Amino acid sequence: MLFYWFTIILIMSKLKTFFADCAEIVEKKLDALVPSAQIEPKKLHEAIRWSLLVGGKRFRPALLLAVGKTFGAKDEKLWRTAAAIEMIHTYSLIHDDLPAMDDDDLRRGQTTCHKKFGEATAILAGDVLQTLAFQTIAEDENLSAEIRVKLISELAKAAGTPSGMVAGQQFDLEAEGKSVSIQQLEKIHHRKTGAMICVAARSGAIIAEANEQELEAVSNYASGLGLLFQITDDLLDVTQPTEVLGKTAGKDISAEKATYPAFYGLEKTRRLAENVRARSCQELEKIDKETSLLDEIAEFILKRKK
Ligand code: GRG
Repeated sequence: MLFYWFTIILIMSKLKTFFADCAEIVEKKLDALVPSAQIEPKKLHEAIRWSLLVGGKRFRPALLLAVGKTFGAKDEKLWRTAAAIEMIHTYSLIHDDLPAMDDDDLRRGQTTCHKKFGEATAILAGDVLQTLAFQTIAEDENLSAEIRVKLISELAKAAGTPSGMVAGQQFDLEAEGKSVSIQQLEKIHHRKTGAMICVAARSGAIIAEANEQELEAVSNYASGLGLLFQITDDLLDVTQPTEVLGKTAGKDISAEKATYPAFYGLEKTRRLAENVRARSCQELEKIDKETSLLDEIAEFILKRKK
């Protein structure tokens, strides 16, 4: 038993270092890719840098990197796409916090973009990040033209099509205050949260030129991971304070959102999360590579505290 816990602690601290290293490098790349706050219109660029460069777990870039490394891709081929995915993710957070959507004052431990810079500038900051993401991939000289086009197409699909993040947000808005089934809830999360997590993992595999079966196994693993991420997000919303989360805790209840704890209660939701983790990791057995890093990431999401 003691040995088990010792191994778990060792794995978690190794993984924490992996996430911290990824965050540091991706933040440097993002800093270099977005316009300086000295360039006009300064307010717009300040707003972008405010939301993009401070805080954030950088989970999606780390996942892309982990999958890419698993399939043998060199780091320099992975960084730009990892940064681009973080740009799309940050644009979605800026827009999600707007009064017309979740109307939040706190994000990544600081005042939200619209509260600090005004609504119009926040909308525009999100718009810039969205287009800059696609430019970032289109201009990646470490990748062939064919792979760049494939990545752009995948990212556009994950963000903007009926099966992507924006559609998920619309379904979520329409479900507020209504009673929804667990199937409807999954449909929302699969799009809103899952699509961007899935495209991060798939992009790593695409850059590494994984074959079709490998890509399918990565997609299934990442779909499960997306669901796990959402279930733990719901759990954290009711179990952790605002100071730890860096965003307003208890928001799901006050916004009358359907969540897993509201459906199942805390204990059953924790068991569900463990089952989703296990199912997700089973997919890794179909991959003839050393996949322990991906296993550990799923465990990390299951146990995360923010
Ligand atoms: C407005 C276009 C548009 C889309 C909104 C991302 C999103 C879609 C909404 C955010 C609301 C939310 C709480 C979603 C559930 C899970 C999620 C995506 C959490 C935020 O991601 P983290 O925890 O955030 O990775 P950090 O700040 O660490 O990057």
